[in-house]
Amino acid sequence: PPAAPPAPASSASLHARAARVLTANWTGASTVPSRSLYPHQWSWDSAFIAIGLRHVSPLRAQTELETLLAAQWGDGRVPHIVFNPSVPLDAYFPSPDFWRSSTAGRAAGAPRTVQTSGIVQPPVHALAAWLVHRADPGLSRARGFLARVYPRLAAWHRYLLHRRDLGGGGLVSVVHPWEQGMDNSPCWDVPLARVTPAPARSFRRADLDHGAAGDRPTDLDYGRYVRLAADYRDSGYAEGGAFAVEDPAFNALLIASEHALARIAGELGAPATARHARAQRLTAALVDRLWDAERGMFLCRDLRGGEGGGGSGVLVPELGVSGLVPLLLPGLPREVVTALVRTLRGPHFGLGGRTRLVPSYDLLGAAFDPHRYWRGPAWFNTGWLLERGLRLHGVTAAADTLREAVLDLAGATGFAEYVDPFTGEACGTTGFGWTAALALDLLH
Ligand code: 9YW
Repeated sequence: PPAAPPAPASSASLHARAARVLTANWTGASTVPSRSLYPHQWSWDSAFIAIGLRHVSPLRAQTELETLLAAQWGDGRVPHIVFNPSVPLDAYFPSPDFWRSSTAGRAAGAPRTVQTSGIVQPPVHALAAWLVHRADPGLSRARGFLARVYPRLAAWHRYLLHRRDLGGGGLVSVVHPWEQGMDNSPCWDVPLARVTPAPARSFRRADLDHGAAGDRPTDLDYGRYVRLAADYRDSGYAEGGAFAVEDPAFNALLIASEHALARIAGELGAPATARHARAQRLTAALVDRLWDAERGMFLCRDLRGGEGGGGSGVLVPELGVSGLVPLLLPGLPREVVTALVRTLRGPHFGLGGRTRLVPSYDLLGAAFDPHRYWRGPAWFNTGWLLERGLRLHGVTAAADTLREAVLDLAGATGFAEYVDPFTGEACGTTGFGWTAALALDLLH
């Protein structure tokens, strides 16, 4: 049975505790997601972290994004990890000697002085940059923050829209489950099953030194992740591999960021209307290619699936939280918004009913597991995104419920990485960066 809700910590002390996590995870130029499990800079973590950090130190929040963007590749991609050279190689796998960015990524313009991974993560950065600017416009203007990040953010979106439209329908594809950020979501099971796993003895997982095996992906998952990443590296980080999926959350975050980029352009005195129009076209493509009216949510499109694997792909019939994230978009058809809210509250996700916080995967799905990473546990970043969507569309009572759940559970678990969606029990690591940052943001 669901446990009784933990006593809410006072908001003043929650604020102070969250700020302390961000200070403890700060390395001088960026913030690690976790001191133990993730000791480098992660791309979408940094965007979420900057969104919370802006309430504590707008300067650190700006620096967080500038550090990440300084590692951008010549082709515009923003790498999913920027490695800290002072951390031992065996502290995290795959390490810089696996990705070999400065050699294998040379043709794609990888930086020479800093080591990075070669894949990407969801483009939350322009949204973060705009929110960070708004927190202290005076400091932002004095430092020329937006003027410096705008060209890099524009190049980042250009890379995604031009190089990653692998399905030809206007949407962006991910080429590795790590790119989408929800590593072992059941949505990847079918597309990933086509990948021959690298032998388990050919690599050593560092994550199991810090996390319980039952809370993490399996060795077989890791074998496939390693194979895909190694093949991508060996192709010089050029697209065309065995895995290509159009994901609703990745694309929705790009669209939200495109709207933010339009606002940034406006602030800099550059034209903004073309960007808003592009965001609207992308929204139409998202509905056209990924909306499933019968299920009342968005699905992933597996481009290598379907007959012969060479066509426009097939929708994956698995309900992941990613398919609800487009709720954060302003330009959705009314009936899509209504259906998304119904799905969020219904038996598959249980908001306001069976669950404390929105699960990462269908409560009724065959692969549901309340403890295993992205196969059921509730995560705070998706909670924050859905809270924003509900509020945007005027579903205030549900937004309030979700906001309270994020704050209660973040405080009660010591800012856990993710939680059991029924009991709120902490899973993964604690002192987790984006959990602290996004709780801070919801306090403001
Ligand atoms: C890994 C850092 C990252 C997140 C991802 C999450 C996990 C890395 O941690 O992936 O080693 O599995 O799935 O979304 O950015 O917090």
